[in-house]
Amino acid sequence: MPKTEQVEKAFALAKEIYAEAGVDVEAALTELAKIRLSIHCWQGDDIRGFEIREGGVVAGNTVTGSYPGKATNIGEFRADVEKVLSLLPGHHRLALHAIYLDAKGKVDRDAIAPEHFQSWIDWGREKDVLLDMNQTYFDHPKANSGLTLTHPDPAIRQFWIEHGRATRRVAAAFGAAQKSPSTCNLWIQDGLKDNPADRLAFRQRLVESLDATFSDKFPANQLLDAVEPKLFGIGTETFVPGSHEFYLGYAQSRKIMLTYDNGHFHPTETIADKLSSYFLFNSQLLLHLTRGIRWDSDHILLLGEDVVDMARELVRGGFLSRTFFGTDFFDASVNRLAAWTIGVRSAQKALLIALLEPWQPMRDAENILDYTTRISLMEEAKALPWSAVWDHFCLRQNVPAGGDWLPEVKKYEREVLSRRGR
Ligand code: RNT
Ligand code: ZN
Repeated sequence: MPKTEQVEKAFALAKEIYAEAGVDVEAALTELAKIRLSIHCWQGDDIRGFEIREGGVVAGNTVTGSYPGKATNIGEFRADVEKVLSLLPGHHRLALHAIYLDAKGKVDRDAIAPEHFQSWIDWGREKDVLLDMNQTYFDHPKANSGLTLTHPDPAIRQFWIEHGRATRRVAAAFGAAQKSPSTCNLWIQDGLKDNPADRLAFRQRLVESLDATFSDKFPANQLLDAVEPKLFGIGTETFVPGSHEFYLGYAQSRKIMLTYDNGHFHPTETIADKLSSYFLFNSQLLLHLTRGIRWDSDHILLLGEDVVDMARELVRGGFLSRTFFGTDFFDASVNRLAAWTIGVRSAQKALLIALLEPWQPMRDAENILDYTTRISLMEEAKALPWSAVWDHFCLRQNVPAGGDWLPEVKKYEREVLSRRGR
């Protein structure tokens, strides 16, 4: 039987099964098609970017692997992103970092401006990709101490404040050009390996630096700021000033977004549990979907209960329209386009599973304290034929179903990546 026919047959049956469970498959697919995921640019080149950089810089993120064929100029990079987009159902966003600028000469971080991102704006318009932004507070001589916005030296802090402001101007320019807000996510690597003597001072400096960074006001239809907390990092095992409590308080009091990166918490802590609390007191949220292995290792996102649980909470709570879904992982040990494709498609699958969940009977059981029925329904729901719906969705969106994207990536590797000679 031809593949398309197989997919359509399975879909027809799946639709029937879901209808019997009280689920409207078409409504779920309409919702899924609306979700633009913000694909993180940095999987494409191991967070290198296009900045002209001098030596002697301490790397701020750990990327392991040396898979050949990495993009080293903006043309190659965009070609790779376009290839990945052709393998993903739906329309998406691209999250850039400040170091992905397209400038003629050396431009320091405090001097970046919308003109250095004009070619990205043009590209986004041409490809129907909405752009998001991130400040880059790492991989720079002024960040070699591991401290930026919390550095005791006011001159260092000021440099990074200016970088934050400059990046926000770029993001606002994205928003104005694309007639849809750009998110601008702020994450700093700041922290200490060992016990601080004055925790409070670090956090006071961070508040001041952030307030200065966010002092320029932009309309909400251009720019949406977000701050990303972290429990710990390599070299910052003991203390991170920008902890969850810090940024939750900051975001809430300044009415900006928080970014939940599911790799940034204690391994037994679940983001799924936090979402309903967050949305009771805050209006919008940015997500960084990743997979941590023992630590914030940024492994390629795979379809797992943790991510599905997050999606379930967002669907059940009606929070989808208030959430920006971003991915955040980097693996240089496999084909980088495959890494991107697997991760983003997994996020979409998690959302689909959640959208297809027969939730009402679970809630009804809970309301009469029949937890036996609730747990049984939840477990059985996992086996519903969502994959038949996924394959159909892919074909409807003119992208490969199932694993058919892999031969395309392999072909691209043979014809394009292997000729890059790296
Ligand atoms: C780091 C944060 C942050 C980065 C990117 C590159 O722990 O997750 O989001 O991954 O800014
Ligand atoms: Zn992140």
